[in-house]
Amino acid sequence: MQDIDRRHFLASAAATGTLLASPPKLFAQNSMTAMPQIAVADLTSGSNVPYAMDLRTGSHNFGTGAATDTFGINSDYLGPLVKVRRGQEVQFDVTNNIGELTAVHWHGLHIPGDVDGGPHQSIQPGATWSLVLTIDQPAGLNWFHAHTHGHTMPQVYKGLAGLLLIEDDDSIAADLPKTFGVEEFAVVLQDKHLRCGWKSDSND
Ligand SMILES: [Cu+2]
Repeated sequence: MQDIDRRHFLASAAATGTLLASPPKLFAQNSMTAMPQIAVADLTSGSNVPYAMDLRTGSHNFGTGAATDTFGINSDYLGPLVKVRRGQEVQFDVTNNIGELTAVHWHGLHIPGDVDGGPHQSIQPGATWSLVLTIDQPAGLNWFHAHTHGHTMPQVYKGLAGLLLIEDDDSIAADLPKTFGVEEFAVVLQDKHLRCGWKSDSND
């Protein structure tokens, strides 16, 4: 398989999320391949049912014409944009179906260490980590990602990452365009260097 160097990283369009049921299609410049779209999980109305996050294996064509092994969260590659509101308690069931040890860290959230999801909170293959996050910070875009001891980089590169958007009274009241996929977009960019034979356990 041909290498893709950094010059082509934007053109090769590793990943992008456009956030609407039928957003305009974005295309990778070199291949005219439609970029993948990530789903929106709007949890702002609240629920007694935990939001299930299925960490799983998948494959994706990054413009090389070949299928590359990936990880995803409720998806072949990457995870959803999870939308929450300040003051909410949000329940998650995070299930590890990637066949290797992992952990999921909530990047940017002001939360206690026992739900932070660092390497001290590994999720064994086949296991489910159930937790409740209390959202108590201003509006902003945060994210979640694998934070596995010794394997964070390969697992995030392969797709274990998603977005967490916090809304609050101010952001909701703000006179700003906010219709996802029409006036507001979230884009995930990943730098890719694709080679034959690369394995997720080569943590370099
Ligand atoms: Cu982080």
